[in-house]
Amino acid sequence: MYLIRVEGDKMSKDLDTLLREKRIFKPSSDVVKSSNIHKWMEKHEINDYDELLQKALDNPDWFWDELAGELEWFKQYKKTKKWNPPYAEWFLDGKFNIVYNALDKHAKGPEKDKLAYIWEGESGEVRELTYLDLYREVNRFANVLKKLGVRKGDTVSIYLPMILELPIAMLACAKIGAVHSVVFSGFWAKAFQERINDAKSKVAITVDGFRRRGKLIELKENVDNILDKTPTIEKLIVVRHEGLNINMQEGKDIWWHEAITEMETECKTEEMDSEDPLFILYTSGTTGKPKGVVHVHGGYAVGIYTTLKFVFDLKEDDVWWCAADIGWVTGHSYIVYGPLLLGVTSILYEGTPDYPDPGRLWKMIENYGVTVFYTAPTTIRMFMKFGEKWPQKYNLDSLRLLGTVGEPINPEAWIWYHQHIGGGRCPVMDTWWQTETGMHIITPLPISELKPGSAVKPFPTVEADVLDDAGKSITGGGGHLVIKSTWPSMFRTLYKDPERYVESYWSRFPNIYLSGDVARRDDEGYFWIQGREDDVLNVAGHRISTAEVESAIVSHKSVAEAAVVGKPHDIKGEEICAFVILKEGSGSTEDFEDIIKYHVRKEIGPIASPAHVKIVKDLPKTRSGKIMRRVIKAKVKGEPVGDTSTLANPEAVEYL
Ligand code: 6R9
Repeated sequence: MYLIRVEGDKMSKDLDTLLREKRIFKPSSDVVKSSNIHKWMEKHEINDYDELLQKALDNPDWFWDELAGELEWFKQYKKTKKWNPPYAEWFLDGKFNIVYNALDKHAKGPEKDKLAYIWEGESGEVRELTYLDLYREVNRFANVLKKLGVRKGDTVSIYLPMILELPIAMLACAKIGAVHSVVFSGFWAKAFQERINDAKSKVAITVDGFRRRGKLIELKENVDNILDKTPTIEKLIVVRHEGLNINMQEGKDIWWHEAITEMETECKTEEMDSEDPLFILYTSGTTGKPKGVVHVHGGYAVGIYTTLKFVFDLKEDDVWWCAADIGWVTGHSYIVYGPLLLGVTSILYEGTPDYPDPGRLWKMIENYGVTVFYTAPTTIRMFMKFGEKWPQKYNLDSLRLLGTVGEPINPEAWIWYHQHIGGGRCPVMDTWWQTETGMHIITPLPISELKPGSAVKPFPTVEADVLDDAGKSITGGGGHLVIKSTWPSMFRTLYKDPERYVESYWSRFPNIYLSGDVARRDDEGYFWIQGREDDVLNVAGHRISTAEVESAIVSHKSVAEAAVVGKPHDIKGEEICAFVILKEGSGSTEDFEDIIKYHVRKEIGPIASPAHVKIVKDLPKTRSGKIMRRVIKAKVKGEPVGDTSTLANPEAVEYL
């Protein structure tokens, strides 16, 4: 059982306190006692959460040494870290390869016949790989890469949908010391072109085609259109997934299945330096050229291993499903590397969550007995819109823990998730982190008391803070969310752009990491993320966060999702425009404008009440489910919407 403590009114009503939710969810003693973190604390004679956080802050190297010791090093590192802000090095002089720990170790151990991945295609087709199978596939493909001349330090560009060849390709690169650069398959081929050229890859990997909502996307054909603008590419490896009859260019294009046939199922795992690069992942950034975030073998491995073990509490028998795309950092850390480091079984799903109907995810949870499930608030809000009748059709009793990532989760969506998916018994881990951080940074643990809408507290050893413009630490009001310490899976630089690394992240407050998010910390030390700094509204001199207003709107029983942006106003500075998606079956949308305005007035106050409300069918979102307020804002201001190549649903722009 999961206990609920309610203090006072459901919510305070004044502007500054909307997100000080008063509902508190306490984990049951079963959840606490069986958790990995609790057992670890017992071993180290730590009595409670506060003591854990304090002890870790006082002695971060002790904490990380303990966990790094659970992984295998070819050569033991000499020093835990060197922190010369803004430059960090971890596990210095160690020899290590993340793939040895993710794969080789398991393929040689008793868990070799355990399933590493259960893959399900959108059409319902299933493919399973044990740890040994995966090891062999990775080795064969690594041998292909070597044969094509890929060497340690070279960058391989990968443009694949959610099929097993994607983790196989990534692991094969890492195994031989090459650096992978995965480009999300939903992006336009132009994004692939730019990233190939940035990294000067000789080898690229793609697929003949794949389906989304039944619709065929002919990726290879799109790639053909950009290949004459990628001069460094010598070979393009093509996975046959849909069996399309495509044009293969003699001498350049190679079928994956043909290339691997003659390859050995053994391949040497390169002994890397802890600080050698593992991958580049481009993060869109709101303006300008995408930033190539660089992660390394050693520290990255230790960071994601530890967070997955402690936050999502994964144990031997768990069936883990991180329902993100691998083209996003969430997939890199928590579909590919993290779960393999822990040796658990993961689900990999190719398709759309509501295809062919809104029961798809719940049906898969029932079929595979998923125990821990991780998704984005946008997905939860979408399912709220379809109604609880869909999850109710399936038996979700196997679930024991839930998670969210990507955006602030509105308290109402949190409650819905907890109740209708988690059956009221599964703690919800609202994990705040970024491509740059590599791992969870502000997050609950299964032993934490939870407040819906709060990402709770910094992970052990992480020193996060909220600063005002002058750099003073504040409690209560909104401010810059920063990190004052280093952590092992911190990005090391921006690819080929070391100046931008310093400028974008470490200059606003010298030697302090600026996340670019606005957050508030309450007097119990809980963090409430309020969105990106660029999105904060300024109405008549009041700074109002988009998350606050959106959460107030979503707390109306007929609302599924909302996005608010500011529109320039002569007197007020900005006025609030709200775009609202209603739940299915909410009836007439007449008068809704006034109903919403009144509702926000009542929940927060007149200052936050939108000047304009529009009911829409869809909102423009990135592929990782983040609402693209920049695009909405441009529409509202009547300006060109700019680059929409990273949008998942460009047609949504029209609905606005
Ligand atoms: C992992 C990931 C990072 C941005 C981040 C923030 C938002 C992520 C969140 C969250 C509130 C959470 N974000 N998790 N906001 N609560 N639990 O999403 O990486 O794609 O780099 O985005 O996402 O705004 O700054 P990335």
